[in-house]
Amino acid sequence: MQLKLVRHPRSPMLYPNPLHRWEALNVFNAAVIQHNGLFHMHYRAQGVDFVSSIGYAVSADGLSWNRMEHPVFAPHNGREDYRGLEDPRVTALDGRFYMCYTAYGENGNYPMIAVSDNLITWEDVAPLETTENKDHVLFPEKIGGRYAILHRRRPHIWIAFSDDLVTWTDHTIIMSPRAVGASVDDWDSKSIGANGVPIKTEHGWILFYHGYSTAHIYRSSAALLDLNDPSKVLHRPTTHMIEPTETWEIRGDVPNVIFSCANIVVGNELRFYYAGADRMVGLATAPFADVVAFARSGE
Ligand code: BMA
Repeated sequence: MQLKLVRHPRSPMLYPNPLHRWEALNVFNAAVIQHNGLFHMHYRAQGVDFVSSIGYAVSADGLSWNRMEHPVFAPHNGREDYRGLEDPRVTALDGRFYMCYTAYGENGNYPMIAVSDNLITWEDVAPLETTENKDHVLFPEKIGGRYAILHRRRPHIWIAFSDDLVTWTDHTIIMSPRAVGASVDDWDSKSIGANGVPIKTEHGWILFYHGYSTAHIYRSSAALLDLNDPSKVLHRPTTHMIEPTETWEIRGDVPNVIFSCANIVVGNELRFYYAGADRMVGLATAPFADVVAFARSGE
C-alpha cells in the first residue's frame, strides 16, 4: 500500500521573523500538542548567529499562530548548550509536559529532557545521556510501569526505559537503516530517527520517523510498534509518505529536507507538522484511518 500526505493550502505557515534577532534566520522542527482546546507549538528558532532557542506559539485552529516575542527556552548550561537548544518534541504525560530537546555545545549534541506545568517556563530534568545522540521522544504513557523513550544513536532508532526520567536502561536498537535496494528511492538507507510522539492505536504504536538517504534527502514514513513491547516492530512499509517537492522544501538553509517533530490526530485527520529545508514550518495531512492501514501494510 502507498500513502502520500497532502500539503495543506495554508502551508507553509510559520516564517522567520527578521524583526527578532533570535528567529531572524530559520524557524523549524516544531513540536505541536493540543491542550485545553488550543494548539501549542514549540519551535526551533535560529538567529543570524545560528544559535538555536525554542520559541512558543499558540493557536485556536492549529493554522493561524500567535507567537511570543521572546524565546521560552534558550541556552542556559554554559558550554554544554551555548550553540543552541534544538528540535523540541513535547509529550503530555501524567498531567505534566516534557520537552525532549537537543543540547548543542562544546561536546557536540546530546539529548536533554525538560519539564513544564504551563508550557512556557521550562526546567531541565536530566540528560538521557551525555554522548552524541538526538531525535529522542518520550512515549505519552508509561509502558510496563516505566517511562519509555525513543532515541537515535546514529544511524539507528533505539528504545530505553526509566523509573525516574534520570537513569535510563535497557537501551535496545529497534530499527535500522535499510540496505540500498530494500526501500523505495533508498529513502532510509543512511540513517533514521523518530519524528513526533508515537500515537497509540488498538493495533499498536504508530511511529513516524525520518530517513536520510545517500542522496542527502530527508523524507518521512511510519511503522507500527507492538503496544505492550514497543521494542518490537510489527510492520514497516518500504515507501515514504512525504518527500521534498516544493521550492521551500528543496531550497532553504539545508536543501532537500522534510523534518518533523509533530504528528497529531485532530478529529479523523493526521496532522503532520514539518519543516522545509530547515527554514520554515508547514503542514501536511491524511485521513488517520489511511495512516493506520498504511502502517499495518508493511512486512
Ligand atoms: C538533523 C537535525 C535536524 C535538521 C536535519 C536536517 O541532523 O540536525 O535539526 O533539521 O538534520 O538538516
